Amino acid sequence: MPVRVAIGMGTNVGDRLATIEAALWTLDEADEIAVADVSGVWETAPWGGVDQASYLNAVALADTTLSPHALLADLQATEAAFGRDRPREVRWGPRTLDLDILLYGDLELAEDDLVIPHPRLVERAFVLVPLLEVLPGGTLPDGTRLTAAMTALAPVEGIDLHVRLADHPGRRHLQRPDGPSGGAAWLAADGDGRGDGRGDGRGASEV
Ligand code: A4P
Ligand code: MG
Repeated sequence: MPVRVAIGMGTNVGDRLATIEAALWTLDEADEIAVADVSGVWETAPWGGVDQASYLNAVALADTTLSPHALLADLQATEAAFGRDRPREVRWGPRTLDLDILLYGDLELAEDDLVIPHPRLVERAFVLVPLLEVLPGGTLPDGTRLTAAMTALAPVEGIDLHVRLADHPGRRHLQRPDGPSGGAAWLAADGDGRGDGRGDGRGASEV
């Protein structure tokens, strides 16, 4: 069964919007990952104390049959494909593309190379604002409501809606086949995690 995951996306080097758009399509190309929904793309002031350009941030919801570590490997391969060069980076410094696993169903995991939910999720408005867009009633696995986490961060500054993507892979999965009965047949056949993205597969982090 696919698991509903939330993936944080960030970029502050190069053509940032083109990178976000292309990265979404690249993630979705994997057979094991289906992008189901995407937040708006937000212009955000840099967090973390490094003097650098502002970021574009977004959050994608996806359904995946990959294990958490296999998903992390896929995300890191995608980062590398977009020119990310980890050994040369400053921590919390500029990057062409950062892809973080924010949520993986209801899983809680704390290993050396992978912590889920993402450990700094609740400290970051650039994560919480787009995450709330795609999971408005969402909770963390420990029961914390995302809205409560957002309230704890208030007042929030330095984050502005940049654009809403008109065309993204989550929308492609929403398109119905042509023909009078195509839509109904397609909805009924929604067993592969590529349906409307709002059904039971939305994940246990949704209440
Ligand atoms: N890792 C552990 N848990 C996870 C997880 N849930 N998802 C490990 C992804 N990776 C996870 O990653 C370092 C290692 O974290 C990975 O190899 C993986 O094994 P990294 O991407 O180099 O991240 P980091 O520098 O350690 O820190 P972190 O907290 O992930 O920070 P970011 O988000 O990468 O920091 N300001 C704004 N406005 N917007 C941003 O997007 N991003 C950064 C970069 C700084 N400031 C920003 C933004
Ligand atoms: Mg990261």
